[in-house]
Amino acid sequence: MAKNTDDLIKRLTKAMEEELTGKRFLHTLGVEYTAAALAMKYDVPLLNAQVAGLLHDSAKCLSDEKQLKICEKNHLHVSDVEKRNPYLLHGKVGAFLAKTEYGIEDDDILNAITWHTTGRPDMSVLEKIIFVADYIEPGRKEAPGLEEIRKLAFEDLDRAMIRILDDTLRYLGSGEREIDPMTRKTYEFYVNQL
Ligand code: DGI
Ligand code: FE
Ligand code: FE
Repeated sequence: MAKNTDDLIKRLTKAMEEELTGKRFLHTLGVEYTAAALAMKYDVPLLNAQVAGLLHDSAKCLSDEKQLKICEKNHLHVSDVEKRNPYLLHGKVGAFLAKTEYGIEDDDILNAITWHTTGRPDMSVLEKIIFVADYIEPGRKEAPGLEEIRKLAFEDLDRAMIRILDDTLRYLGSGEREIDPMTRKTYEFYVNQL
């Protein structure tokens, strides 16, 4: 690996180790490596997948108050659903930190971080890779059908997206958790594409 690339990965890994809890850091490394493997399969630059994987949850360990404050201060839009469920903001705030704290300028990487929780219609391949890697990384606790989704991710990325969104919507519905309209929109977009 080129020295600059090596240094970037080292710097971001160290920053995440300091910023995140031990469990969240392990998850982050899992997403980094899983995203890299998917990038090999789907012809995306490995470094972009690694950087997006490393930083996708960079805001996850900040308090709700802190995340809302960062949004307010920097004029990042907060929807009503996000106001009621501030953990939905960690992608958007994570992308902001990636840019301002960690010097990441690539829009595809920043979008992959922004949309990793709800997805969005018409995602780039990197965006889908991060969304899927977040769900299937080795440390993710076993959900029904996870083994199958892990295989599917390397066979048909869009179908893996649909399975994950379907499971997430069911899970949220069963717990009476509020569904972000974007999660449903993403699901409908990919189902209608089949
Ligand atoms: O940050 P991670 O735990 O690694 O993963 P994530 O960013 O995908 O967040 C996972 C949680 O987000 C999971 O409990 C499901 C939830 N989630 C996904 N879509 C929605 C949602 N929660 C609500 N309330 N509404 C959604 O539409
Ligand atoms: Fe997340
Ligand atoms: Fe995550």
